[in-house]
Amino acid sequence: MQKKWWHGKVAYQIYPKSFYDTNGDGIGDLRGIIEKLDYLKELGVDIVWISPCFCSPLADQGYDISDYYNIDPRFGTLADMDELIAEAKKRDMYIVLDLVVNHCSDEHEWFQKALADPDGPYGKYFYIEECKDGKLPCNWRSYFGGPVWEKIPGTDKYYLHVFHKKQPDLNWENPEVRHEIYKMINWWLDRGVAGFRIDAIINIKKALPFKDYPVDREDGLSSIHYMLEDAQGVLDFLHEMADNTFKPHNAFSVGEVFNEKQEELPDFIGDNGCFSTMFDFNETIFGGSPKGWYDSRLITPDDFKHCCFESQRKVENIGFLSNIIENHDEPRGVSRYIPEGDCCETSKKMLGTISFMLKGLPFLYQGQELGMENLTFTSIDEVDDISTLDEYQVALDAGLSPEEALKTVNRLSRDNARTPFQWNDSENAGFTSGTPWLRVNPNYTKINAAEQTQREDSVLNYYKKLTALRKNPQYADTIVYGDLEPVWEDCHNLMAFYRRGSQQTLLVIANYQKQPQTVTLDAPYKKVLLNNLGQLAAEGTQLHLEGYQAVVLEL
Ligand code: TEU
Ligand code: CA
Repeated sequence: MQKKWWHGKVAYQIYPKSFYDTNGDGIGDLRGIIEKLDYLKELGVDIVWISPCFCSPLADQGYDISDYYNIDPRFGTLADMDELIAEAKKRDMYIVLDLVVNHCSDEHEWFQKALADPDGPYGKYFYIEECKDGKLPCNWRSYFGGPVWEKIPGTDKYYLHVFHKKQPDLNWENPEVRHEIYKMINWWLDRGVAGFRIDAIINIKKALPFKDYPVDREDGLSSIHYMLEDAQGVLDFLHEMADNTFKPHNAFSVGEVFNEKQEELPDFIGDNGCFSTMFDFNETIFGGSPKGWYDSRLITPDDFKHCCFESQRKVENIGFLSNIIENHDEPRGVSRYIPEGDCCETSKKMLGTISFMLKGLPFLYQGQELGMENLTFTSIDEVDDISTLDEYQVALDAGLSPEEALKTVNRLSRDNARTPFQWNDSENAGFTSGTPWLRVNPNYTKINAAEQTQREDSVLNYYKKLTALRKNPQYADTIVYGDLEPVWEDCHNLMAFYRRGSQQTLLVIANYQKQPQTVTLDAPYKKVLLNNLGQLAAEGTQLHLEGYQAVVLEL
């Protein structure tokens, strides 16, 4: 495997709207990120992925861009971004932006020109179709509910949007669109950005001509995933994009990829792949139910274990994964993967140990380092997220009561991860001096960065030990490049794996339950490198692990 500049680094995702507000408008901003760079440096962060902060009406919280070449005034200015890039560089840190090019905002000038003249050149930047025999061109369901077609006022034409109607899909079949996108990417790379996280990119290739797929719900529509199974050739676009942008700049790129086919993985993340790495959204965890969130089941410790190992096996000897337990689209990892009632600092550190010791690039999502948890919304009126609001309606349509529907969407709502960062125990958790755009989790008085910074055994200080271990010259090569080999896989609620390097072998063991477990090693271990609890009880090769105890051993 070719060595790359980002191997061995630690990455961190910032959701700018909820990170740190410096001007009291209740919205996080770029100056807030600049002010917190030293906090991130001390945590051991190298690469910082910032969710979109470009001009946007914020219909999908910035994933609907109306000007790719400018910063939305609510987040700051281009000068702020230039300063952020420069300040990061001074600290040997790298800024990665979010590349949202499956669609733009309906307020982007390209789409405004298309609306004015659907048959003109800008109409071809999008998918604009007419009904046939009074039927929409196809029966696909948007990710946010309802048909993917929206009528253009004053015409009998419709435009395609696989996400929200304020996010018209860009027509990647049009080479002019592709070259506009590559020009924009190079503009940012020339400005000093180190790379991109690539948003929803699997959607850019549609199965054409438009046709219906099997109806899978009462709404008479069909999940977009059937079409994606059918679409061929997305990699042609992705290789063209990488060859014209990322590769000439030696830029970092991490794809938000799902529905990929196993045989395509070398083309995605192999030595000559289009991306440096990718997140893997394992079907068991992220697939949910075709009926909707209300019908999706709880994840068990063994689910988590099998999904991690399945993802690792998928990319073995091909390339690197980027490993997460949460992001801005998912509930908080500790609230999702730790059994109800067992969410405590020990179990939070256990989860972090597993994620950080897997093979691949570890991504922290803002607040994960504190063990931030889901926020229980008491009313649907508190919810901002368009995806959650849609799933709430799906649950009601399926016959759930408003209370049951709210309970089920609470568990999976994207807003769980979008509540303001909890800096300290002052009002609004020190996030803003104004009114926060989304409610602060009331547990901020107990879970906040200030308190954990000065407490040696905090989750925050444990993550600092994790990042330090990954960069320790004695172990870095094994942790970054060592083969991952699951062990005791059939042991219930126990997750363990070797990391076999050329010079040494490490063993990661997590007792993923409240009850103690004992494991038997082939030989006594040499050294305990990490331990999320006080002592490790051992008699020769017998290790006695307390509830949620996780250890990293040198064998
Ligand atoms: O997500 C793509 C995606 O598949 C998820 O949006 C998923 O369908 C959704 O979260 C279900 O709740 C990316 C971004 O991460 C997400 O925030 C955007 O909403 C979406 O693309 C559109 O840009
Ligand atoms: Ca602000």
